[in-house]
Amino acid sequence: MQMTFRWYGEKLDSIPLKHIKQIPGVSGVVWSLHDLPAGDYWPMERIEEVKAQAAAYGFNIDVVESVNVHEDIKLGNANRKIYIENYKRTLVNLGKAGVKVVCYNFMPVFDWTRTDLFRPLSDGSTALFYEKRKIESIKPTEFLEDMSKQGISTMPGWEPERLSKIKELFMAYEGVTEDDLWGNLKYFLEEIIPVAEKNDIKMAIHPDDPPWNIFGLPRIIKCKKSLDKFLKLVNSPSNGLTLCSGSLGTSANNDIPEMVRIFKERIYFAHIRNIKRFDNGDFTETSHKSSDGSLDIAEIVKAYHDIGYRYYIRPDHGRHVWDEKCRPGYGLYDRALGIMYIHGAWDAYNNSTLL
Ligand code: CS2
Ligand code: MN
Repeated sequence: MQMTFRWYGEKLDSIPLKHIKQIPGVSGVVWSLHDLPAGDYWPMERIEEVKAQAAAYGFNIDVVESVNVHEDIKLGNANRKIYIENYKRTLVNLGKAGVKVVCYNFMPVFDWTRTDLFRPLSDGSTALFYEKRKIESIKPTEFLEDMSKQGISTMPGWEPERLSKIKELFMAYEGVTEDDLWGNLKYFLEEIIPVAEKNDIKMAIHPDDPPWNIFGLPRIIKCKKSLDKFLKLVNSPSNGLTLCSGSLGTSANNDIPEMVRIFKERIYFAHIRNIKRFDNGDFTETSHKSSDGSLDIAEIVKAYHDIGYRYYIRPDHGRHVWDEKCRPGYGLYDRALGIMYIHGAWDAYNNSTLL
């Protein structure tokens, strides 16, 4: 496996590359051009600029997270042609720059969804939290107001331009079913996967977070059955997965080590984080340590180790610890601790005399 760390870029991330450099065993930064709206074409100069910044610290830029998919593509609108064309041209440029994996998601309107960005845990740290009853009882517009009070505008997938059009977007999705979304995803894949193949890129879809429908919007990438269906839509090695333990794991029916073993050939990016599920349907994010959450992270790492996983891993979200001021979920300290937990487990499995 190759360990990576998500970095929002010089302007948008408070964590400098020189600090990331001091986390043991990290070979690359996971990056994006976060200032460009979904659907825009990524010019070569902008890509080369990030590549040079990363290279100055010896990091590769093999993994992009995300090239976001424009809503017109998810909706299947006539304009999708323009945005798909931009997507293809962007993939060609990324291929030229040596990018190997492109993560993206196909969630309508919202990316990941939580109700609290800084909910205290019993140890005095804070973490992202999801309250089921609140999501079920609040209107999407109220929810957004609440989020912006908590500082959501700085989050990936929550770009202000997109969210300002929220009412229109909800109207556009009225009557759009899960089957429609599957159809639009298939159309998108049939267009872009051949381009990915030619440019030696693995596309890696991120599962829906949480993996169930919210605010009446359909969500389709949420369990073993749907991952299997997804991979068969376009049966190519370039059509693969980002297996996110913390997204899929909020549903107790999803067995992550089992998924790692089943989908081993097509997982190109592993997001590892722990969550704790409560009986009422709420969940909180926790440290990576297995005993802190509902997921056995050591067992998940073992599954990757057993399959001889050679692709990319990153710690997904972390808690906010030691009074760090950071983007929700994306501080330096707890993600660095997560990396060391994963390395520790991996090295122990490498050397069975330690077990
Ligand atoms: C990420 C997602 O922060 C996160 O939870 O894993 O936002 C992820 O970047 C996107 O869904 C990928 O397109
Ligand atoms: Mn993830």
